[in-house]
Amino acid sequence: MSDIRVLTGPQVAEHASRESCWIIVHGKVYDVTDFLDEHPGGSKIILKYAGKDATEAYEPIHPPDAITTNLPPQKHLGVIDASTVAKVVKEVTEEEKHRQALLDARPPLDNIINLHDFENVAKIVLPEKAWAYYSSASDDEITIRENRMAYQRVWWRPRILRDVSSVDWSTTILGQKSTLPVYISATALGKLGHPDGELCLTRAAANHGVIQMIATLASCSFDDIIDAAAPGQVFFLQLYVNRDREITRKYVQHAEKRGVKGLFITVDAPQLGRREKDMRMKHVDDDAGAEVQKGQDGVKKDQGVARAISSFIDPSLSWKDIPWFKSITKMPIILKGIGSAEDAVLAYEAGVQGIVLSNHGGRQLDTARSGIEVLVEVVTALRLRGYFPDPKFEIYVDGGVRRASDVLKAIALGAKAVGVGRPFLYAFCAYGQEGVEKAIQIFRDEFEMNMRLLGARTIDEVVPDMVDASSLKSHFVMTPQDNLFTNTYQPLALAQFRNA
Ligand code: 173
Repeated sequence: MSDIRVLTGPQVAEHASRESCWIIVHGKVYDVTDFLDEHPGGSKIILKYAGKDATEAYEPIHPPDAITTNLPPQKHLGVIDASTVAKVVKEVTEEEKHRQALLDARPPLDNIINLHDFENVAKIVLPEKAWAYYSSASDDEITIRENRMAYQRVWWRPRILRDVSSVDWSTTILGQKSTLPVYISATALGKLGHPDGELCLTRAAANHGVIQMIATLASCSFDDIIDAAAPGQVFFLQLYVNRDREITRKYVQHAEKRGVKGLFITVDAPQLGRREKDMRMKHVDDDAGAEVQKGQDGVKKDQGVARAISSFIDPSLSWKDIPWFKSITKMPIILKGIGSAEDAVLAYEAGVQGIVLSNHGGRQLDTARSGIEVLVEVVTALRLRGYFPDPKFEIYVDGGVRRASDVLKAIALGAKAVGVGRPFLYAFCAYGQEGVEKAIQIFRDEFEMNMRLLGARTIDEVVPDMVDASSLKSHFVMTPQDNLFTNTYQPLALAQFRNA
């Protein structure tokens, strides 16, 4: 089009105040003056980039189209003539240099032998803010610990002498083939930890026949992820329901058109939990824009990155909305974040195709029980009503899964598959796509060994009689300590970070 306005760096730089604030994002110029007070992350962070290129700060925490959908077209001022923008020589902080050195010296991928190792490396190589956001859980972080501990209260009752020369752990999830009874669960803001963000998951999943659930708040846009897919690659979509249902309707229908095979509606986050590690990071830089801003931003600055960008989520979402979702899509609908038998029964009766027993990785209601514990009461309640087993209603569990044996315990107790979030996230933060591929390989090795030792040749042979879950409900550990993990897990020694 001939009428596109081309602006220069100095022209944009003239609008560097609260009264007139222009910014450059992805080569385009926007007038955000009227939007300053509406910005969910507060105005201060925008004012820091007033009159300048904000792309680098914008990118990891916004979907690429956030600015274009939130600003009316008349505020899209034109494109920037890149040659006229003074190149900002980015100051590399000492912290960043140190982090880069650690990243370069991280242990070779061959040294990684289990999923805990990824977490250990990620903790060291991630920027502080990313680690705080990803690792944090709500309040006292009791639920996130319990998610691990609960698996340790389920014991095996293995069977022997069953000719386990060949074992097969592949399955189907919502009728879609999966090489593992595990799907990659949604985690947000992948670019905080790796420049390619969630695409690392997409590429690895493509190579190994694993299903990826795309997060509403992924750093990569939905279309960038789908465009990177291999032919026939299967995706699910995690959905945060917008207060503006039109936005949600369009998003869901677009996803369906692009071939997404399941809609996982998050139902455990009408408000985001207080993740204190994340909150303490004060994502909005304290010194930035301090003079223009004094007193104007008090409420928002210490809420942490997730809370800052979650205000669009509709807390009024209710059971009454389910028929509407069914009316706008033919995708199977799954409710993600069920924590009681009562709600599992309601979900079944509402006619959805599945539920995820989840406490959101311990990030929402603290002291909510683990998915694996909830699974036992859910299966009992559904069975009592003749709702279980039902091939048209699948139950998934997530939270705390670090081993194939955890997955197999959930399957024995009635789950169809298990969601794994943070471990894959940490794998790509530390090692990119290859890290995710390694994590999948680790699962494969563990499935092979565990299924042989259990006497199960296929997933169908992993049955309730193989587990003793009688201790699951006994929350006898008074202090929230994961003893097995803390005392017997041997972390990668720091010395293995060469020259660090
Ligand atoms: O757990 C989360 O951090 C999460 O679900 C979320 C919600 C809103 C914005 C970013 C992340």
